[in-house]
Amino acid sequence: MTDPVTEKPTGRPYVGLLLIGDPHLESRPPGHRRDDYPTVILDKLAWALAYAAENRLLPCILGDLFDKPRDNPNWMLVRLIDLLQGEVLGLYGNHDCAEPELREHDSLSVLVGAGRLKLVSADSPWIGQIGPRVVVIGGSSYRQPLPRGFELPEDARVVSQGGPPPLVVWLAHHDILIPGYDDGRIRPFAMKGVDLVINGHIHRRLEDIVAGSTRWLTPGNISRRARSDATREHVPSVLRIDVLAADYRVEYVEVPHRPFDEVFHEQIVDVPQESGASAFVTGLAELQARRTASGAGLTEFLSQNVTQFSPAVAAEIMHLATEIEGNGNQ
Ligand SMILES: [Mn+2]
Repeated sequence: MTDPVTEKPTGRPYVGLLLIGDPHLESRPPGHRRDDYPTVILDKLAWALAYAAENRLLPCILGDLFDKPRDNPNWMLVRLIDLLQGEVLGLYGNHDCAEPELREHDSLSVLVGAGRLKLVSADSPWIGQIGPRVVVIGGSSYRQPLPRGFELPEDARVVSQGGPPPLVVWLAHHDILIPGYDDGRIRPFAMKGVDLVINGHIHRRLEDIVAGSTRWLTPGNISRRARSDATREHVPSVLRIDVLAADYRVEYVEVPHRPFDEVFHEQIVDVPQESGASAFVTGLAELQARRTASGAGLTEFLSQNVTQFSPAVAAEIMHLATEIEGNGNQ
């Protein structure tokens, strides 16, 4: 623990955890966002870390700290090294690594190598006292298998002797099948020896699922990336878990954020089919006036409207458009 003001270790014990979902930091605004996204999301992360420090919570990042695994600007890494003070646990997500596993070429490895982020796994869980209990935090980064069960490490057994049984938490970044998320592949199951599975990767908060003695939580991310109805309803929040003697308390804490209509360009209404090429040009001009950094909106607009041109012209327009298109969401 470090004091948020003096940045000196305080030695104050933790009372709980703070789970931070998929920040997706990047140097340009994604999709239809119209604000200064790089700064806005860094500030949200800073807010979450300050909240954790003030409330004596151990922060855990659920993967996808970065949107692009490499080519992140140096100023962003410097700011992160500055922000990630004290203990911060985490995973790597699909967006943090360019290859199936995290490599030294990926930006996240700089933070891990600098000792600013500790990756937890089945082999290297975090073990420590939180509130009245010993807590064990393991995890499966992207593509690492979710275990069917988890054997309590010897260290955890020893330190918890005579006290309440340890609380075992598992961090994940997987396609979990939760009602409301259609891309899920893994059905929540009773993970033997694990009390809580907390999954990143899914960008909106979904209902808890209880399977046997394991509770699966989906907090959703702190950044809104896609201009969708699901995002409109999602309230960017961090998940606070206070550890109690025989139980724990779950609470969502809203991260300060601007209204949906302020951070996204408004949806552009389709050009009526019969109005012809002049309306098409007017539509394009309108798109240009509120252009997005990623070219999002342009491709969508074009694919709905190019059919009025000859196939060769239409194909060329689409080809040019895809060269400037952005990518990625989950
Ligand atoms: Mn993600």
